[in-house]
Amino acid sequence: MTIAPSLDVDSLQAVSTHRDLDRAARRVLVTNWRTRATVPAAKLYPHQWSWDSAFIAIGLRHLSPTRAQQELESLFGAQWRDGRVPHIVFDPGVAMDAYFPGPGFWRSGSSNAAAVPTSGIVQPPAHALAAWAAYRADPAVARIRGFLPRMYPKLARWHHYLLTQRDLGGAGLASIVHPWESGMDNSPAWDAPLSRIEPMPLGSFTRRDLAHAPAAERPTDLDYGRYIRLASDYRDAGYTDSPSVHAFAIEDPMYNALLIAGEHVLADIAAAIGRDPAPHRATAARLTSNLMNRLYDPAAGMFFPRDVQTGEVVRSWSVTGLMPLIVPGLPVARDLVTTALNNRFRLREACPLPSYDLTAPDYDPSHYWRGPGWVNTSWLFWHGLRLHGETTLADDLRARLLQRVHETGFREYVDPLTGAGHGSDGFSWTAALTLDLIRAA
Ligand code: 9WN
Repeated sequence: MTIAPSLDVDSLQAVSTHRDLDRAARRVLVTNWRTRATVPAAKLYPHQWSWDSAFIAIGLRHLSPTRAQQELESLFGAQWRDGRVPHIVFDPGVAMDAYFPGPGFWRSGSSNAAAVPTSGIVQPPAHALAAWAAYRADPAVARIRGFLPRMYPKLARWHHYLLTQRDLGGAGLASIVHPWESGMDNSPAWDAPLSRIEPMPLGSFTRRDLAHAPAAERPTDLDYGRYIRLASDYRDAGYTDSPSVHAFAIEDPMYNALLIAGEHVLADIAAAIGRDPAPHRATAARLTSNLMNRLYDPAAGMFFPRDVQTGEVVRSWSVTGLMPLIVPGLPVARDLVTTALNNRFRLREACPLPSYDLTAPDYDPSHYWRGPGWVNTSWLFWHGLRLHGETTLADDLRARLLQRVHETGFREYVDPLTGAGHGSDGFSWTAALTLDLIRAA
C-alpha cells in the first residue's frame, strides 16, 4: 500500500497562494512586454531599463527562455562602442517627452552600432547572472540560438569598461558617477556627496515622474536639480570618464558585488563555450580583496560606500552594504547575516528587506530608497543566503516575500513593517522575481 504524502493546512494554503501568484505574475510580464523587451512599469517607466531587464530575464525564463534571452539581447544591442551598457534604451515608438530626461536630453547619437537612442549613464551589472540563468533554463534552445557565444564577448566588454574606465579611485573597484547608476537613486548614502553639486535651476527642466507618483515619495526638486546637473555635465564632456569630469564618484558595495558575482559567472560561461575561465576567476579574486580592503568595516560588520572625491567612507546604513553576500566565498558572510538580523534591518520580521536603517531618525518607509523594501534587493539577499548555506533563513525569507506580494500585489516598493504598497503597480521585476521565488521550491 502506498501512503500519499500529507500536506498540512498551511502548506495547502501556500500551494494555492503560489498558483494564483504565479498566474498573476505571468500576466504582468505579458502585459509589460513590448516588441523586444519589457518596460519596468507601463506609465512611470515606458522604456527599457538596464538592471530591470536583468531581473526581468531571471523571471521571464520561467515563462519563455527565448524571451528571457531576447530581453538581454535587445539591451546589449544598444551597448556603446566603449563597452558601456546604457541605463535606458528608449523606445522610438513612445512620445519623446513621456519620460524625463528623454532621448533629446542624452543625445547618444551614434555611440552604439545600431544608433538606438539611449541614456549615457549605466546601472548595476546584474546581467551576467541573468544571462547564465536564462541559458540554464533551457540550454538546448540557447545552444540553437547561439546565445552564450553571442553574449559572452558583450558581457566581457561591459565588465571591461567598468574595470578600466570606471576605476576612478585607482584602487581596483568600479565607481558610479550618478545616483541613478546605483539603482538606489535617492538613498541617504548619496546625500552628503550630492550636497556638493550645484543644482540646475528649477524651471530649466520639467519632471515627468510626478505625473505618475506622489511627490512625497519621490526625490525632491533639489535632488532632481542635482541629478540633471551631473547628467548634463557628463554629456557635455562627451561622456568621458575621468576624476576631473565626475564631481560625484562613489565606490558602491552592491555595484562592485554584482560585478564580482558577474565575473564568477563569466568564468562559468567562458568554460561552457570552450574559452579560458581563469582570467575571470583571477579578476573576481582581486576585486573581492579590494572590496574587503576598501569598503568593509569589521567593527560594524557592514560594507559602506567610499566617496572617491574625498577619499572618505560614507557611514550610511543602506541596504547596499549587505549586498556583498552575493559574492561567492565572501570571508565575512556570517557577520553580514548577523548585521541583517539586528534592529537596523530585522531580517526575520521586516519584509521586503528595508532599503535603509530602520532605527535611523531619517528612516522613511514610503520615500524612494530611504526606507521601503524592494523585491530585487531582497531577492539578491535570498540568493546570497542560499549561496552561503543559510538555508533556513533563505527559506523563511522566501516564504515571507511571497506572502507579502500575495497581500500587497506587484508594487514597486513596500513599507517593510506594515506591508503598505507604494509606487507603480504591475511592476515588472516584482512580478519576475516572484515567479522565480515560486519556482525555486
Ligand atoms: C531612474 C526603473 C528604474 C529602476 C531604478 C529606480 C528608478 C529611475 C527613476 O526606476 O529609477 O533611473 O526615474 O527614478 O530607482 O532602480 O531601475 O524601474
